[in-house]
Amino acid sequence: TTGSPEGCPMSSGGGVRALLGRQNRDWWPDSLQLDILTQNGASPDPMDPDFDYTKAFKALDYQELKKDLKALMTDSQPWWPADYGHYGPFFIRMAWHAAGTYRTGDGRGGASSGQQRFAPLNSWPDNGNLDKARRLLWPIKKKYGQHISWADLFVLTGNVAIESMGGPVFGFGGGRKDVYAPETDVYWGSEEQWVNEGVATRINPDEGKALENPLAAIQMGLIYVNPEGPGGNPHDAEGMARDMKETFARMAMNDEETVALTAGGHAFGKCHGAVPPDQLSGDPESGDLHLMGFGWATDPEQIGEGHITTSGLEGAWTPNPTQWGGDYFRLLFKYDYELVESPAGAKQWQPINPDPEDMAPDARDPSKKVPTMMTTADMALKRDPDYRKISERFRDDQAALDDAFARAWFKLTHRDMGPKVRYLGPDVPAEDLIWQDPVPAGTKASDSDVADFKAKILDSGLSVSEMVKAAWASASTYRKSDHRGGTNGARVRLAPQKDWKANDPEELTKTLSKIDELRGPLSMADAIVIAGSATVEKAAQQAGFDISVPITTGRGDATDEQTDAESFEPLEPFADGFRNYLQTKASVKTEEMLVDRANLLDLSIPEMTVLVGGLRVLGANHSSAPTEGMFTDRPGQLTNDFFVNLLEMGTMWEVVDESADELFIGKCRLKGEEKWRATRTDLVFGSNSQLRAVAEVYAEDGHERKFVGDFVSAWTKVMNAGCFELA
Ligand code: HEB
Repeated sequence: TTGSPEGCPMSSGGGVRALLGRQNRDWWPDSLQLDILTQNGASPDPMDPDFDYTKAFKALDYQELKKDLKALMTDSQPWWPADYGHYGPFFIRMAWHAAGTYRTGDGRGGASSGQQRFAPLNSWPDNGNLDKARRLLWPIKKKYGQHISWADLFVLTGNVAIESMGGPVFGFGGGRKDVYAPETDVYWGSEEQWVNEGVATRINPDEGKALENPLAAIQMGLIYVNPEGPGGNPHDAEGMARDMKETFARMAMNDEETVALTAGGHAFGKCHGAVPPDQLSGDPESGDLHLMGFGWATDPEQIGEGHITTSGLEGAWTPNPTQWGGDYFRLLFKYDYELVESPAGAKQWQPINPDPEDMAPDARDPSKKVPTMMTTADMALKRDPDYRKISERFRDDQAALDDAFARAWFKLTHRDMGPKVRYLGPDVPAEDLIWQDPVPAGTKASDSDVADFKAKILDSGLSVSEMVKAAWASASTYRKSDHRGGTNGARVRLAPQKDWKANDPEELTKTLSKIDELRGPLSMADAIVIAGSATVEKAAQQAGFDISVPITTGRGDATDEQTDAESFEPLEPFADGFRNYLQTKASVKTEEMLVDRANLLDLSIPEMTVLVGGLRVLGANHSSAPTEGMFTDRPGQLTNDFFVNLLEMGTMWEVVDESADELFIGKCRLKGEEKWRATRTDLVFGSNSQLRAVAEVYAEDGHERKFVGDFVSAWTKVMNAGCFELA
């Protein structure tokens, strides 16, 4: 097998895989299946349908909550005593693991919906014992109720923990609304074993294996890398740094941020590996009922004495594990380290002949001194030449480390929240950060300016297809996973988007310059949407439906300086079934990629269906599929012809190239002559029983107007996606 093609979000090392890989039901076949109760659309969410988390958060006594959290840090509970009398480090790890599942490839994962409460994350080996951290927080969650979500609480608790140990914090933005069921749309991998069961490591150059996109962890069940080295090998220093660079890059972190985060994080706390792992019970999801959702259980007496195993490694990094400072780098560079084994059998590094003052306190008995340690991942910060340069600078310049850590932590914990307008609370930093994809505020356009532009653009000579395609190119980058992309900012006219193959760059440039020429006082971002929407309106009228397409204005235009072009690369569509675009065949079926994109656009099954049918007859196809799926003899009119002709029994379909299995010809069943051409994302609406049922609705006599109305609603939803200011 070979590595994943550049930019392909769906490619594994060859072979076909299911879109979602291994899911909860595969891991825990015996767990209670609640989804039968959500069939027919019943929501698992117990909150009132009109519950508004933003409003609830604004009524939160934020300072009081922070005070309570600070007090909690040192309020040690007998059932899970605080190491060194301080829960801070434990809570930092909880927050980091909540945020650290984020990956740039599809924007999924991350801290934004409180997923650590549910499988699979609640039971990932790497999240060991974080079930206890969340339970320690329950009295506070209970007290503040609807005013603070679990998702916000995880991150805020991490922040308060850092602050309470003297560490630097850059800010906090609330606004993460909880969900009440496991996310089922995240691909975590297809392996059938966890890291602790010996699953293979995902990067293996000898076997030509690269990390499959969009994954960002090196083995199933890890947040990032294996702390003991690639595949558990502590001697592979080069591979360790390679794995760290790759996985941290997948979560939008560069080398400096990676070093700052790791060293800053490990200024605090300790590893837990005092007990051989075979003495622990199973994970929370498979735990016995009476354990009440706790996993990895041991004897309470052992816990009291600090005989705990989490990662299996054992020991603190510094002599002051509950105090921010520069000891991590001081020790890392002061000593040579030798490879040792923890009581639980994990491989780790220990300073050779440490001075007594460089020993760590025992977690339960401060009068007892124990050796400090480093993981193989920590050792990479001095063994890898790139990391080492950065580490030495931070060792010599504490203020630089403070700033880098605070900023990287803020980015880590807020990266998936999207534009800054979504942040709530008094601690939102004033400074704009490039990774927030800043867009200058727009202004509402007057009705006459909009009407003026509509008239001009419809008379400009641009075709229906050109204008619909430009608007779709602008809007369809939106992903609800991390709220990036969308029409706001008009980044479709900037690098890299303007050059994406999916956007038919030459045609797009032409369309955009015409729009620019005629837009008058409108922002480019608004004008692109208006051009598309005006065209849809006209296309509906030409089909005999007098319907107006709602237009909301107020979008701003971002500049190149406000755009981290490189960070937009993962947003490039590798496939876009709405445009019948496919770069190359992937390891996931093309129709699965359509569903994936529809999910990121936050579309329902009927919305996806009606959009595909409408876009086809409007001629929104990519140039590489000029007529595929255009089942109409009146292109440019907004009709339900796609559905009518797709379901028509007079047509018989044939595969053009069996091995590719991507292109099809529809022939007249009686005479045999070619009528239509189609792709997988066309025919799936006839072949899949559920999609066919929806397609039938749109093809039915009497539903012509419903089709147009539903198309306009779904279109408008996509045009406004990500425009959080436009309420
Ligand atoms: Fe960490 C802990 C690894 C990054 C923060 N860590 C830890 C441990 C390990 C690790 C193994 C132990 C656990 C137990 O308990 O046993 N990390 C690691 C790695 C990495 C990391 C491999 C990559 C390189 N961290 C990190 C970051 C952060 C952190 C980024 C933040 C920022 N950690 C942490 C803390 C801790 C840890 C705070 C402690 C906890 C306690 O104490 O509990």
